Formats: sequence, structure tokens, C-alpha cells
Amino acid sequence: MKIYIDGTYYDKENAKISVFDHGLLYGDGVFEGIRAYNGRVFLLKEHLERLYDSAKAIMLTIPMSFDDLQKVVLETCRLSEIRNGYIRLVVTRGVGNLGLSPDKCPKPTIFCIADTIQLYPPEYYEKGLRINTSPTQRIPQGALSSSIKSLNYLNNILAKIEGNLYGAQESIMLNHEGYVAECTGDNIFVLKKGIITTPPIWAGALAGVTRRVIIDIGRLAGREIRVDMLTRYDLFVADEIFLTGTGAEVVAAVEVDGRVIGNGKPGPITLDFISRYRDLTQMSGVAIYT
Ligand code: PXG
Repeated sequence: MKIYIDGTYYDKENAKISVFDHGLLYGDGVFEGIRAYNGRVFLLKEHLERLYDSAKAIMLTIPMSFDDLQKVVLETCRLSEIRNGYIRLVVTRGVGNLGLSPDKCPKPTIFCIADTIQLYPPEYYEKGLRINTSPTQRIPQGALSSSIKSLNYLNNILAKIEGNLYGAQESIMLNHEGYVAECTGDNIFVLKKGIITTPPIWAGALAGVTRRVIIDIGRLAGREIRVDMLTRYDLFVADEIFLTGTGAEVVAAVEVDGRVIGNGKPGPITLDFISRYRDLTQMSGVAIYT
């Protein structure tokens, strides 16, 4: 494995970041989690576009062009001999002093790791997940936009811990008004009487790359997909629920806060999305080895 940091590729043991990096000291930075399938980086352009948008929103200028950053991702995969794997691309505010002001950080840090991943074991895809609603609310949009994929994941981690405490595999995060936002690392879709609904971004969701693809796949297949507010009630009485994300891909949720969803098994429409998504991951993407 070779890890890219600021222009150099390092062995895993030597891939190190300064303790004065504001990404570490303050969570001041942005990142992307990207997948590679079958020798190709899936949705690379979409992930990079979101990274540049996240950076712009926090007034962080990525000191590299889009094309060069794309080359870094591909080269990291090549040097790490990845055909199927998980890429973590991070841009931090860089090394500064112990004050939180970014103007003491002259140069952002860029690093990229390409490794293998299995977020959930295969049985979760066959049987579906048990999920819970987290008592921790989503950070309101006026405090930190959920569209920014920043290094501040503490809100999500607290919700994840609560899920772990209850023995749930994921946690639903509600916004401060009690509407469903998303899960700790995935977007959520709910099916009721043939209509599929996912919360709007402004409810507190990340504009998931997988979410976008699922909306497109579903609409192409003639399904009605709405972007609308959802409450816990909508989840409890759903016919099917599934989660989407780069890590989780598409996975059913079959129990929410003790309520069984549908017949307690991944439903037919969820299974159809799982299969269409898998096909797409195998067929498309930017070639690593040319
Ligand atoms: N919401 C949040 C809060 C996320 O962190 C998603 C939604 C799904 O977005 P994408 O663009 O991936 O469809 C995410 C992404 C991990 C892991 O290791 C988590 C994500 C992505 C990749 C890996 O837990 N979350």
C-alpha cells in the first residue's frame, strides 16, 4: 500500500501527519469516501465535485487542479494495487499553530489512502439491518450545513455509539424539528404503496452520491421517487426501507425502533435496487489501469 501525502507516496508505516495539522486539532477539513470496483473508480467525478464544493463552502482552496487530483486518486489506487476497494481522500486546513484561526495555516494538506473495505458482512445484505432513532439530533443547517462533508463527524459518531448501545446496526438522525434527516453514514429511502421518498438535503442530509444514483436508477425504471419530509411515523408504517451510501451501498432496514418493517425481510423493490446498483458499479467508473 502507498499513501499519498502532499506530493509524495509513502509506505503505510511512514504515512504521517503533523500534530499541528488543523484537520486533527479542529476537524478543519473536508473529505470523500470513494469506492473502486472491478479496476475502476466509481463516480470519481461526482465525488471530486462534492469535495471542491465542500472546500469552497469552508473557504479552503484545494491547492491542486481537478484533473491533477483525479490523477492522484488513480495513481494511489495503482500503487496500492487496488481493483476493488475504498479510497479516502482528505484535504485539511494544513499545519498551523494552536489557535483556531485558519490564517495561520499557509498550506492545506492533501492525502489519499486506497484500501480494502467491507462495511457490513454479507448476511446484513440478505437479512437487512435493525436500526434505531438516535436521541442525538442532527446539527441544524444554520450551525453547519449537512452538505459539507467535513472532518467534523462527532454528531454522527455520537449517534453511531447510541446505535451500538442498543445493538442496532445503524442509527437514524432526526433534525431539530423531529424530521428524518439521514443515518450516520448513509441516506435513507422509504417505500409506501409504491411511492419512494427520501428526505430533502435541507432536512439535514448529505447530498449523497449514491442517493443521487438511486434516484436516477429508480426514475429510469419508471418508479415514483419523491424528495419530501419524513417523520418516524412514516418509517414505522413503511412497506420497505433502504439505506444508501458509498460504504453501505444499498442495504435494507427491516426493523426500526422495534417496529418490524414490511414482513421483516428485505422487500422486492429494495432487492431490485440492490441488483441494479451492483450492475452499475461493475459496469462504470474511471479506469485505474490503462
Ligand atoms: N450521509 C452521511 C453522513 C455520510 O457520511 C452518506 C450520507 C452517503 O453519501 P455517499 O455520497 O457516500 O452516497 C455518507 C457517506 C464509512 C463510510 O466508512 C461512510 C460513508 C461513505 C463511505 C464510507 O463509514 N458515508
